Amino acid sequence: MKFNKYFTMSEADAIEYAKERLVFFQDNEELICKEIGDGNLNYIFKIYSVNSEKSIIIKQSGPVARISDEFKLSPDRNRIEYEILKSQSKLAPGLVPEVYNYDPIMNCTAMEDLSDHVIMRTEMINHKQFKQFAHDISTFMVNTLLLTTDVCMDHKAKKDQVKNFINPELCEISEDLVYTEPFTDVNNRNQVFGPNVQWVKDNLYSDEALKLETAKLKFEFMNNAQSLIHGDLHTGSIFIKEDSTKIIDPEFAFYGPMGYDVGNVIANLMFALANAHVLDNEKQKKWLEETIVDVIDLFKEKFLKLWDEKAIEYTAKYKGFKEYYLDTVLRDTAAVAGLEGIRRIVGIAHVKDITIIEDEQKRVRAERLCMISGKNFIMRREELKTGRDFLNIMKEAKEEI
Ligand code: SR1
Ligand code: MG
Repeated sequence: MKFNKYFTMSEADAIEYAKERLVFFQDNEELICKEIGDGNLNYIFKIYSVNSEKSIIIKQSGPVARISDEFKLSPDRNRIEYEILKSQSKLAPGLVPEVYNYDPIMNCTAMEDLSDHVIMRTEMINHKQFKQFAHDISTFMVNTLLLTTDVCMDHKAKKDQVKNFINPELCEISEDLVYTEPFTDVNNRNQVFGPNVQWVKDNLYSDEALKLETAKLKFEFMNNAQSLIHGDLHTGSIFIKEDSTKIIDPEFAFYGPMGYDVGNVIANLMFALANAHVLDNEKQKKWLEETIVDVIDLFKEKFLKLWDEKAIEYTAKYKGFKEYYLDTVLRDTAAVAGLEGIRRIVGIAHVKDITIIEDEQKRVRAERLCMISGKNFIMRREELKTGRDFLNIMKEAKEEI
């Protein structure tokens, strides 16, 4: 009876839930639970057995965000996450956790415990390198993004998916926090690092040309139902180990521009690069620079190949169309790399790659590297065609800080 009406679970409740509602542990097993979530929105319970090697994750959505009660959010995001993970495991096998159960009353999903992996952002802060990352993330993005477009899907089936994954509240968060608030000093929830307050006023809030571009981009985000995007593909949404990458947390998913995902990956590699740059770790810098170039170039290569194999739309096969289409994706990628690059410095949701930098001057420089690159990514988005072009934006910014 206890789980027939929604409530936000404690660790003890989660153990009871696992015993009562999941077919996973044996009845006589002794279970331990730890709430391990450090994200902005949900509660993550890790439950493991004292008697066996077995463990499981239960992710529960509450009616408000963890980061602030001000964000009232439909727990339907848990359904979206469950359904997307199911779909992504078919499109990109091995690159997402296995999901076992979804409970629409308790708004929770039971899924594979990935404790042998580590959150990628943590590993970036520890200056760790992962040879397979560019390969895995480019495969994940090309498969999940291109295969859910009108290029590769029956158009009516795609429109059904657009309906099924309408996600207005989570989209509103991105519309506000990514596209609007970082560029205005009116009605924002920004949290700017003290020594950069004046720089932000002079270079972001007062830059009318930049603001105009962000308005255009916001309307593209709201109106381009291109493919089923992850919607929050930062390094905190990636579990990694040497030979495996798992993409988690697709609760922001909806039909939007695919450059949103690719741009998020690039921006979050940039945060790691800014960290390695000001903390002077040459080896880490080199790996990150190569990875940024590879993510873009492998994405392009795999995208064109998969297009040839899977495009079913008649007009998509016209000569020159796939190159035109890919160019628009790279343009959107650059723009979002810029928006994410700025909002994680100026907005309410910061990233640890930057906030853990203790030395004030070093943090100021890392933040400016991201913000200057961010502005150039947005303003010069039509020019960027290769991985090297993307990296050069960051290298140029380095000269200015
Ligand atoms: C209120 S949520 C703040 C941020 O956390 C999520 O991970 C998204 O990136 C969102 O913008
Ligand atoms: Mg998340």
